Amino acid sequence: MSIKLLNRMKKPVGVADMVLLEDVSEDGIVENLHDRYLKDEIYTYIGNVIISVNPYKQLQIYDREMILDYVGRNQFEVPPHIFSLADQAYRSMVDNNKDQCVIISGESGAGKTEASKIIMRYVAEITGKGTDIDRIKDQLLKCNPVLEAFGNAKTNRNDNSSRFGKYMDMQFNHNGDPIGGVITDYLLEKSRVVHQQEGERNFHVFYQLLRGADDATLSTLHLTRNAEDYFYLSQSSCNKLPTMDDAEEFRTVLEAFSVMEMTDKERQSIFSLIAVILHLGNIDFRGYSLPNGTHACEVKKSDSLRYVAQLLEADEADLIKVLEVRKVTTRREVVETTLSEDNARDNRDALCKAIYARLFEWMVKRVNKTIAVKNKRMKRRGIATLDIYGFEIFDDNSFEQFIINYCNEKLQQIFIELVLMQEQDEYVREGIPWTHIDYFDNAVICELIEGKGGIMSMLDDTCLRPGNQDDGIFLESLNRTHKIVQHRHYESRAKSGFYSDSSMGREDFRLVHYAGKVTYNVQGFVIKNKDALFADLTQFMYNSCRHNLGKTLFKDGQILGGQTAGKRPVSLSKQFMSSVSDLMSNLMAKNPHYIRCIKPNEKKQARLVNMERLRHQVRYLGLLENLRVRRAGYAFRMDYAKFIERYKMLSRLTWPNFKGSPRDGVKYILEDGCDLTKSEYTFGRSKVFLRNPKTVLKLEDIRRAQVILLTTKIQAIYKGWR
Ligand code: AD9
Ligand code: MG
Repeated sequence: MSIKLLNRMKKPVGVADMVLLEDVSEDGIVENLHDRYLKDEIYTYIGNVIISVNPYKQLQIYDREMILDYVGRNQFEVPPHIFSLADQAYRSMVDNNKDQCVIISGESGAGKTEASKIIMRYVAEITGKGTDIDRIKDQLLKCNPVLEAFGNAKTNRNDNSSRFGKYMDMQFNHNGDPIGGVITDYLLEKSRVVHQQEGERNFHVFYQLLRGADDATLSTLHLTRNAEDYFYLSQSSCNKLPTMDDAEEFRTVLEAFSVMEMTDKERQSIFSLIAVILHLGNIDFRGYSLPNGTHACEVKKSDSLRYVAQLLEADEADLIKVLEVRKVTTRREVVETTLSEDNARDNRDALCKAIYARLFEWMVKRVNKTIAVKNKRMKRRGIATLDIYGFEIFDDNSFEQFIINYCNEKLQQIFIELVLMQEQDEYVREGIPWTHIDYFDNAVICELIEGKGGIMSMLDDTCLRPGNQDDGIFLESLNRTHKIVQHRHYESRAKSGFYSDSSMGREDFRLVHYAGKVTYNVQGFVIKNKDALFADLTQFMYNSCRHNLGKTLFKDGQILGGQTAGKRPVSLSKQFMSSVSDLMSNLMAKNPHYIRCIKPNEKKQARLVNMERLRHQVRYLGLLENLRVRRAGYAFRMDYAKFIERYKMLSRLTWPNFKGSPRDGVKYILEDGCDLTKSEYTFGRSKVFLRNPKTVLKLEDIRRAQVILLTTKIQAIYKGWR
């Protein structure tokens, strides 16, 4: 064990595993986390769940020396750390031949993405070496900066906020060495491409390209170095970050592209699409009225227009047409309508969002191609990490927050189910009676959102209505069905989940999520849910452009027999529900591990705790319930062999001579060494269970005293020798 770790262990702060807390209350948890945090102990356990509080500074606890301190060590022997969880997940995969998953949750900026990277680094360090293995590790680690460049952005909550959900499955061979991986992404926040709130940025890659690409590349793309020259980068008074060197990050991305064996052509295609988006954003329109009173517009002639046409390898006339006029092809005829100035801008924005979102999807596939396990028949096991956007409550909450919060609600549900299930299983497996414990079940709110006649299906119904499909109709049907329930069970979160009161606006509805009440504004729900891209835009990208990657991304624009090839798009909520449902079954089939991340303050500052915020997160992460469940019955358990290993010095027996079973050994230690009464412990099939956390503290105290005694004796002997 390293000196650094020994020094840390000499000065324990608070309680490392809150199962041993004397004060089992919200206050007890909050105080313990707070005290530990101020002493740089950012990790704390509740049993095998890790609570991690973002330190907002670099701690010296992640180096190779520290990694080696955790290899093969029991959680109890060393201070809490993600390394310990990663080690357990890895050992459990190798020893029990079972797939593992690490579910990381917490709000924006709480440290989820960092935690997932720490796990990957740990696994990369402790697994084998060799040319092939090293190459795979390099690929697995390097795909992160690429996905972050395209999928992360500076928000007001986090300078490197993931704007997509990521599920990454690292895969291993029978020796436990990495052989590849698969990434699944969830719902990129594509609206950011065309608009950012004050103080936020667009996706990192835009700035990285402008600041990091060489002059020749920029000149081919007709780009300048100045982000302010582009409408899509200049609406939010923020384009540079003190914490991020865009040029340097760009070099990292290029390096990763090399590791991914990306061809020059692929790179050029990617960058030219990024440039197309920037130039498209600079195209503007002039509106006018036609003699019959309808609105129309024309594109203002500019270099941007020329550049877009050139980069997409399209005729300028075709580009102008698709930007100015909406063309709808029906079975019988082609109908053209003019666009107002505002509609034309929306249309341009829709095209940019689609290009970017599809480019992102392509990039994930491209990364997957690089990291895919090459030998398809090889038997493999995996450790998956889920790093998905945290629960969001803003002043204005829209469809995106609704979707994100639904996903968090599902994750909370499986957290409850699995933590309880695991606990229950363990008692059954060990042959010990299980005492039921009450916990807040969020099944009602999940059902309200995804169930039959629930919010998602009402939204879909509204979208499918012929004729009028506006947000008001959606809200009306919501209120009609669910408000009645509300009145019957006023404010009863367990019974309804749908809540309304007079303080709400006319376009609002409110849900009582496990993490708090959230008021959603229905504006935009219908259109966002339809997520339809007008066929003339996809057709333009496929048929009028010769840009290879552009065509690949818009294959649905191909015209077959007079009709666009693309099928009727499935609504976004349906797509999301189905991918969340797949994700849930996937997670349920694996052995789960949990990291619950907490954000200590809103200022992104080290050593600063906002107690109210801390308490709020403790509450909605359900930590108290988690703790109660964990303590129901027996607060502590340990394998017989491990128990003997740790506490054998507590008895007078000389262990190598002990002839009984490990269970007899434990019994002997407890009765002979510690004077415990029978009611304080019980024996399971493979583990000993201790009822009271104080018993463990007592064992630890006796052990510590013994260690000190032993050390003093040894030192005295040494002194005598000298
Ligand atoms: V979001 O939902 O994607 O917006 P995350 O992923 O929860 O969010 P992230 O991991 O990106 O948050 O952490 C935010 C910032 O906190 C990082 O950029 C670091 O500056 C800081 N952080 C988080 N964890 C650690 C850590 N273990 N050590 C040092 C950290 N800094
Ligand atoms: Mg993140």
